[in-house]
Amino acid sequence: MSRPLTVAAAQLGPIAKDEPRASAVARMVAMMEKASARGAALVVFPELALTTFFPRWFMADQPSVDAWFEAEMPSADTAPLFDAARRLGIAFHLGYAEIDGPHRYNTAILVGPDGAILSKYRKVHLPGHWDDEPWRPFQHLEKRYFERGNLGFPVVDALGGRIGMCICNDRRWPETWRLMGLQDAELVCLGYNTPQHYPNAPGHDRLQDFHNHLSMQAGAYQNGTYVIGAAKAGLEEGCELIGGSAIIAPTGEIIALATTRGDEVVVADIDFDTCREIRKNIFDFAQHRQPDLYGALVDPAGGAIRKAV
Ligand code: CDT
Repeated sequence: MSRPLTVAAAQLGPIAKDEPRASAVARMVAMMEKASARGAALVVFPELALTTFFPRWFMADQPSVDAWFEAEMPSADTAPLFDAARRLGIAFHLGYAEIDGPHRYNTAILVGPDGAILSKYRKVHLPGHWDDEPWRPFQHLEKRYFERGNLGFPVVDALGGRIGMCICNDRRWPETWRLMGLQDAELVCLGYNTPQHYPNAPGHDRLQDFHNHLSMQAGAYQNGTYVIGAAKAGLEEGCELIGGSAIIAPTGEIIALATTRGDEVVVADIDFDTCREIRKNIFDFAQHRQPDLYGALVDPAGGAIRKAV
């Protein structure tokens, strides 16, 4: 049996602080057209894809912060993405800042080829800091501007497979992947904004691309799932963001890779049934996992085992 699908990662180059949403959306629609012409049935866009990565600035007043958020989806600005989905018969994954009453989330949605929202995810692992830290060359204020996501790690039946989502920093945490693996995820879509420079540990700057692929390839292999990772890349408002958007097979192999730090579409043919090769043989969870010994993973006290040794 086979369950083939052609998929795309749509990497975005920099979005300027004063670039209107309509301009970013027009760039994305052009990439949907390109992906569709290359046979793709799904296109994955980055985290916070509609604007520049605004958490790099400290803003004291709430109206200035809220200007970066979407109160409705679709809106007048984002409707062309949904129209393109219907016109081209192509699904898409989109990251954006979501405001829901008093709550603000770093969110991603999966939209079907009919323009219907099939699934929503709100980022759980929010990196960075709460307060202005002027010593940094740029801020990373996700902890200040977003609440922790409250939707878990949903995996849904869509496009012939089981599809989950996570966002940027989530990809570095094995728990993210395993929670979706336990739901038989066959494809995980994710977007990221990852600066080349990490002010807390600048010695790691040279490793940013390696750690990006390491995390996604390990997540893919250890859970027998495809991964599509889409970057916002390039020099954005003085901050260099890594690229490396990739489509990864359940074997952990990269099967398509972006080679620029600009707007770039990469496409690959996948087959959801390939996931079984890994999940039936190497990582047969039912047969080999030992969850009764994994309690410390969900012990809120954390570190308890280390202390006892
Ligand atoms: N957007 C995002 O989550 N970026 C982080 C940057 C490093 S933490 C300051 C990441 O994990 O890639």
